[in-house]
Amino acid sequence: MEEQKKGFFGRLVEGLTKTRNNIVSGIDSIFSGFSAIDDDFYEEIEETLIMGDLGIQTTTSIIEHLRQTVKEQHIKEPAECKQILIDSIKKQMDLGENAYEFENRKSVVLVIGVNGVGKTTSVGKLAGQLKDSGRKVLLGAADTFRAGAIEQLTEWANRAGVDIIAQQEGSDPAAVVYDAVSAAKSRNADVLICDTAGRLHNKKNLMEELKKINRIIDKEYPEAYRENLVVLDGTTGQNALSQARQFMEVADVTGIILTKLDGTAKGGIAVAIQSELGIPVKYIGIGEKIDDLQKFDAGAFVNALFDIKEN
Ligand SMILES: Nc1nc2c(ncn2[C@@H]2O[C@H](COP(=O)(O)OP(=O)(O)OP(=O)(O)O)[C@@H](O)[C@H]2O)c(=O)[nH]1
Ligand SMILES: [Mg+2]
Repeated sequence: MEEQKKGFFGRLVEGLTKTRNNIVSGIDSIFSGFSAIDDDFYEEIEETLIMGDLGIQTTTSIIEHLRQTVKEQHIKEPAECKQILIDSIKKQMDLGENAYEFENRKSVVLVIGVNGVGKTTSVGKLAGQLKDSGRKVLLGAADTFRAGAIEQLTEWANRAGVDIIAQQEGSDPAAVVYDAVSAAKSRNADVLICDTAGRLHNKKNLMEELKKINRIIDKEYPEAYRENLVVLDGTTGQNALSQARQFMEVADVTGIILTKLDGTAKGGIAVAIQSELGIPVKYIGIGEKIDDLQKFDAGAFVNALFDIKEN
């Protein structure tokens, strides 16, 4: 009950405590510690943003924007830069709406990512949310490689109250997806969410497997709305960016699920992902429980980072 009352924003603020302490206390001390806007001031902000894992490219463009605005508006007080900085970060993340179209269509959501990032957990959480909003959800257990993966997804299916299509461990993942697609059609499911392996015998295998799965869905269910979500572990910082790039080579990635933001001071990576890859972060994971998946609202995220109250 307490949990519910706190609402989306409260829980987001709570989940981002570590990142906020890292970035914002840093930024605030810069604003109070400097009496003039000079090169040192910009350098300190730059350093804080990079420490918060916004990435060099994103940070550079934020600082450039800040310098320009300061010049144009003849700003003299460091404190006045805070709002400009916040607006500029929000702008970096603004990639438009339309992100959740798949929720209202007959769709197939393919969830991919390296091992341990939180794919299966995110599939379970997403299934629970869609089910609660009245959608008929089906899960496909296409991680047939890791021991226990099918059982783990089955538990999530039970928790979320949705059906699952699975074969036994070691079977062909593409065949599982084929079955799952047939079942989605014959049972008239709204959303089919497929979990996949994070690791096969080698990386090339994994990427080839994903391509094959993609082809099967395209061929067997061309009318389905496609959503390919890459799951990235927020605690891995800049590494997450290179992982995403690898998956972008084999799939038409339509969004990111950024997990474990509850356990990291590196939540700034959400900004870097969106601005550097041009792919929207659609969901964030802020815990291990079924309700710990949030739709990602860039504006609310930046406000939560800077602890600005929303009403
Ligand atoms: N704190 C926290 N833990 C998470 C989050 N998402 C997932 N986890 C945990 O991360 C661990 C790995 O999650 P999985 O869902 O099994 O990850 P996976 O990508 O499916 O892993 P493989 O199937 O082995 O590739 C589990 O212990 C999860 O409970 C999150 O948002 N926050
Ligand atoms: Mg898994």
